[in-house]
Amino acid sequence: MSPHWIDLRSDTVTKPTPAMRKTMAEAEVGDDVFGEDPTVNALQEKVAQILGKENAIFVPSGTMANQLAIKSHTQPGDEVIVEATSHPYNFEGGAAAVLSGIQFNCLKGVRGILDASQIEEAVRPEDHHFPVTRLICLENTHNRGGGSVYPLETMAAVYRLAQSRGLRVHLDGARLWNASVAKGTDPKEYAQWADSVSVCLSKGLGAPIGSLVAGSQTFIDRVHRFRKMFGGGMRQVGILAAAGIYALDHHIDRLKEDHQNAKRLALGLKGLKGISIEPAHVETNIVIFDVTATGMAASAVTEAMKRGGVLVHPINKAQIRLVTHLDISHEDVNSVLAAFEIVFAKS
Ligand code: TLP
Repeated sequence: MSPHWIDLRSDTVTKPTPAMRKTMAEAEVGDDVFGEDPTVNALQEKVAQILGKENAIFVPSGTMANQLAIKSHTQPGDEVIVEATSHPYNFEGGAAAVLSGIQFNCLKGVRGILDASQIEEAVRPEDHHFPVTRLICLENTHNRGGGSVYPLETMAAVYRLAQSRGLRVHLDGARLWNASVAKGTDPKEYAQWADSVSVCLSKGLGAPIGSLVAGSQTFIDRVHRFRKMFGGGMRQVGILAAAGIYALDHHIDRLKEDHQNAKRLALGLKGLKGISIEPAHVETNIVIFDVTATGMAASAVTEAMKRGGVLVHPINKAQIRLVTHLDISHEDVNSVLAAFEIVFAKS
């Protein structure tokens, strides 16, 4: 692929910076299956501390992190409450059905956000006809919600409900860093309202790979066993953990630039005829907009933008997703808006 693409398909497309690569090359390593990789251990301690949890465990992907959490909290046949557009339900290959034997109860949220009262209504009564409701999964920020941030008070209300009904809460915090920077809220503040939290290093933070699951020591002990079972026990993986430590130290504060760039994209798109978008809903680094009224299909817009050197992601026939990240500059945003103007002027 040409190095000149402006790639807005996802914040997963970032390349490690030279400074990150240098840190990786110099990392101290050991066999992590024996718990002997000092860099992995340092990363796990650091993330547990950031999230205010007893422990954390390093895994290859956000998908494995979520699936390990679901597996560790549930028994086959249990029901897990999620939002209908959530990542575990839609984008993890049906893993929870295969690996944990659970079924999802999907509730419709507002830009991915559920409130405690609708969750309360969905909790199954004690009756042998029903599956056992065991777990609630929240996503902050919410990907298909357009990078929306879960209000802290909503998370608190959901957690209190869960506690009163004997349920567990897992937070898919793949982009919790974005939520934290956007609202000026410490990640711990969010994490306190969940029994387990998964976080990713390979999205906005720019590491090439890596996620962690955090929670109580008892929970992490279960995750550790299942991580081995799922084939996620890795060896001299401090090389990758070093990239994560570097990302946490250097790439969190700059997420505000991604948020500003996303907002500029939204405001620029708002001015184009036929585009449906609400810039006030763009809270972090994800911009989702509808092109129906331009008369073009999202796939046709995607192709036309590609000819202009810009990669975007059509999420259905009518909507396109743009994600800003550390390889997208202020000038890139100007070029992207200019390219959209040309495409829609022809429509
Ligand atoms: N999301 C990817 C795709 O899978 C859709 C993207 O481009 O946004 N939770 C959330 C909220 C995510 O957005 C993702 C990745 C994951 C979990 C899974 O992470 P990975 O890709 O590391 O398995």
